[in-house]
Amino acid sequence: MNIAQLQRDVVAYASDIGIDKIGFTTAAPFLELKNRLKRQQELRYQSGFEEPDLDKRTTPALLLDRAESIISIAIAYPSKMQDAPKGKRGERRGMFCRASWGTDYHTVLREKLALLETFLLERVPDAKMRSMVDTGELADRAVAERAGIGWSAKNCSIITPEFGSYVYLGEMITNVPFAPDVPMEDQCGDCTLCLDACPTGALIQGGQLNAQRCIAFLTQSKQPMPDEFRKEIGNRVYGCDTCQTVCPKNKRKYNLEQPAFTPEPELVKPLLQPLLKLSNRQFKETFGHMSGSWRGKNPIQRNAILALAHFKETEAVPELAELLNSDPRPMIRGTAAWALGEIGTVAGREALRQALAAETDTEVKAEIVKASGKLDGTTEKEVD
Ligand code: B12
Ligand code: SF4
Ligand code: SF4
Repeated sequence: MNIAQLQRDVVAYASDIGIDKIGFTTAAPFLELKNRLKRQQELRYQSGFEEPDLDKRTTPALLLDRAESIISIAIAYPSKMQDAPKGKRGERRGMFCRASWGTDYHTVLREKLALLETFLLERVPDAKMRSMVDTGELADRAVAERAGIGWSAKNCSIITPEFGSYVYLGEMITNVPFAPDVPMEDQCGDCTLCLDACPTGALIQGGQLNAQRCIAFLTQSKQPMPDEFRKEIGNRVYGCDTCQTVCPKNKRKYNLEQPAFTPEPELVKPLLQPLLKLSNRQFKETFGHMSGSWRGKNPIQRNAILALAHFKETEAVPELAELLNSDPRPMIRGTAAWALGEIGTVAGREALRQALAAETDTEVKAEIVKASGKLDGTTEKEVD
């Protein structure tokens, strides 16, 4: 078998099937990463979504017998939406991050990797392969960095010169000994725009994130939103793009080529009030094909309430009062109480007063008391 020719054929085939960038690295352990991950664990900076076994995360040979090399792939996703609807009073809208636009990227990248596996198997019948995207053990960024896909930037993303940081990553470990590519030089230089722009100070220093402070994580958490972050969420209902949109390396990187990721404007910028009423089934039917739906409707609905408070949307007060009085989920009642306190109408104050008498959950009660305290002594004139 001529490996160099096979490698060229793999590269050409990858391009034919819509893989935007491909790189190769060895299956050697990721030693520096292991120390890094250990440190992040000790500092409690991880999100909890990461694979906890650090040996598996950093030793490809533990994931595939006789692993020799790793193929890293990147597929670009759009940063710009055509015909984005504009929100207005009475019709406020939330925002799904770009990584949730179009079809779930896990599906798209897994399909491409499966095609690559078939291609390889046809040429090397005893090839062994194991592919993964996001949910696998390996750190996709560390693989991509070592395979020369892009550099590991201060906003933590892998940035490619061609598509900016708007690329999804995936990889295939194999026993075929492909020749490794050369990692790319860091191109952030003295720039610190992402660190300065992060709304919650989650970027501790270039390349180091405290995920517990990151809005991308907070919007996915199933817990009540900690007080200190509630006003920073803005209208983000899933994920956060701020440290990417401010990045000069992303300028004019629109990446409109992949049809699977073309956003449906009404879904990625959804009206907030209708979101609050969705049943589980309706949520799944409407948003189930998007990657942003993986945590279910509860976090999204909580975030929609925070967004209505962000807009001080008085039109939403009756609906928030209804949630406060009758929603079975304490997180939703507690968030609605907070939002009513922020929006601050007389009707909201009355709803809080009534809810306090009926509420049995201690934490929700505390939210109601706090929100009522904010509105004490307000009159129609002051609050409307
Ligand atoms: C957990 C997770 C999260 C968590 C934590 C993110 C984080 N930065 O750690 C949360 C929920 C916050 C998150 C958010 C996002 N995520 Co995420 N996430 C993951 C996941 C599952 C694991 C990441 C992980 O292991 N983090 C631990 C840290 C320590 O490692 P890392 O950043 O992955 O790797 C780098 C560092 O370790 C660094 N490093 C290593 N050693 C050292 C030493 C020093 C001194 C320094 C400075 C750095 C350094 O180099 C590595 C390579 O760049 C990966 C998929 C996967 N299996 O890898 C996707 C992944 C990283 N996410 C992705 C995306 C798109 C996002 C968001 C942009 C989504 C959004 N718009 O909301 C944000 C970006 C937030 C950010 N600034 O990082 C993509 C990244 C694509 C890219 N171009 O980089 C991935 C690869 C998914 C995919 N397959 O495409 N994510
Ligand atoms: S995704 Fe948002 S919150 Fe997280 S580091 Fe980037 S700017 Fe900060
Ligand atoms: S904003 Fe500046 S520092 Fe941050 S990732 Fe982009 S180039 Fe690097």
